[in-house]
Amino acid sequence: MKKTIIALTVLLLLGQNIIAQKELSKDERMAWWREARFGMFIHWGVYAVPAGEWKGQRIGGIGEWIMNRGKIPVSEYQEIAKQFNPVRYDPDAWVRMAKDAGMKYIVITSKHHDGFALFETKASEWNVVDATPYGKDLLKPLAEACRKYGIKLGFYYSQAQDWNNPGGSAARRPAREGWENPDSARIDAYTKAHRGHWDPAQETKPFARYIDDVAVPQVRELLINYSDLAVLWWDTPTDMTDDAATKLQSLLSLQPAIITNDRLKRPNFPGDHKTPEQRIPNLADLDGTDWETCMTMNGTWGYKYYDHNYKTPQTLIRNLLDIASKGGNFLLNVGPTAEGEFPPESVDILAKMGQWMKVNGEAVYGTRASPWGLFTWGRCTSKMTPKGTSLYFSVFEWPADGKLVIPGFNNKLTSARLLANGTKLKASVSKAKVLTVTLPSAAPDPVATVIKVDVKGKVDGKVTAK
Ligand code: JFZ
Repeated sequence: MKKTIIALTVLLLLGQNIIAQKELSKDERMAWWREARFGMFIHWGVYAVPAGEWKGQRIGGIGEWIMNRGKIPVSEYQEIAKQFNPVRYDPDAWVRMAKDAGMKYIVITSKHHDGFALFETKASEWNVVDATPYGKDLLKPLAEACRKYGIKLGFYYSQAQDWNNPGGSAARRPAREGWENPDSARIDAYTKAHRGHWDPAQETKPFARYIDDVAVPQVRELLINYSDLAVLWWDTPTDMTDDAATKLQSLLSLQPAIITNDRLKRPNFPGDHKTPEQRIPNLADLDGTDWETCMTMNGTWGYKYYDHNYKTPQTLIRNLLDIASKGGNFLLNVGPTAEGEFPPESVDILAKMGQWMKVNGEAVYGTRASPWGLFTWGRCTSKMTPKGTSLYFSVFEWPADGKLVIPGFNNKLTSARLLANGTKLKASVSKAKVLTVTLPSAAPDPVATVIKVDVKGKVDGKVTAK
């Protein structure tokens, strides 16, 4: 009796919640996301234990693919979980580092292609609670920390590829992509004949059963057990079917405000935004659809102990400005260690990006794309204001003559200032509609100095590369 009352109460609350949210339009659902512009991607899982090396052999490619690229048998890979014990995991510190970097949302891998779930689940024993000495759900405390710091939380979920739960699909990778395996020819013949799988244990069930027994129940658990989930980030629709995609998509009604990407199943399940990977689109590639570039700080998503090929904070700050100037979002990745810590290089990059964003975040949050497209010396973002429009010119290459020149300037100039400290700058618009701003002799910030120019009215500059 008591159980029925609880079940009825949960259903009632869910019912009220669904009724309350159902009316949201796409623009209403996307508003916070478009305002946010900058988020943290987190690739974490048992693959952080081998960290790019298997039996003394370095395995090529991105770390979270080590099982596939190393053609590691299921039984051997699952032994890794017995060494996964992230005692230094401090979700509060993770969220604070994201927030202090200027990020507004976090998307973490609740389950990647290796099928290992970072959350408590009844649908498979291949999860952090049942298969590791750590024995606790890793996502619950992260959700609490996000709520505490006002950071939106999203889950990445590998809906199709699953290399440990029988029936999951497996994208085929030639053995040599992992290492010069002397047995490559036999393995490649096997994976060719077995839709990418390399271990019979992976194919003891059909894909449709994996979807019904694991993917659908787990996505339902995530949508029910984590209220206010902001994003569901599907990935690699290998062997996805319309039937499977329809079943997964229908679960989203449990959280009508949720935002999803374009990787559930192409082309007929486009979701809410595109996901260019490791690249920033050119203006010509853009068709007005929301988009989010996801990018690694080094050469891997999942942690590899020997990958120190990190991009510089300057490169990543300028990437963020390039992306915002084209109207997109930036999802920048961190791959924590098996102990539960961010690599020191990532901590440093986040801190340096945060220092810049603390001073110049106004040039990113809630901005629209540049009315003028790109500039050789930098990027531009814009924002409508009650009085007109604010334009943020982020200067990467300081003009030798100390003059910032913007042709095709059709609006009445109100003011030009250094965003960092509000210092007024001399500026004028010629009859030829060319704005010239006189700059200090040296760049106040060599990474990117933002010149804020306020004008009357809307700016309808012509989108041309300059
Ligand atoms: C996928 C994953 O396989 C990878 O492990 C990581 O999670 C990344 C974010 O996404 O990798 C892809 C997916 C799609 C493309 C390339 C790599 N693609 O469409 O070019």
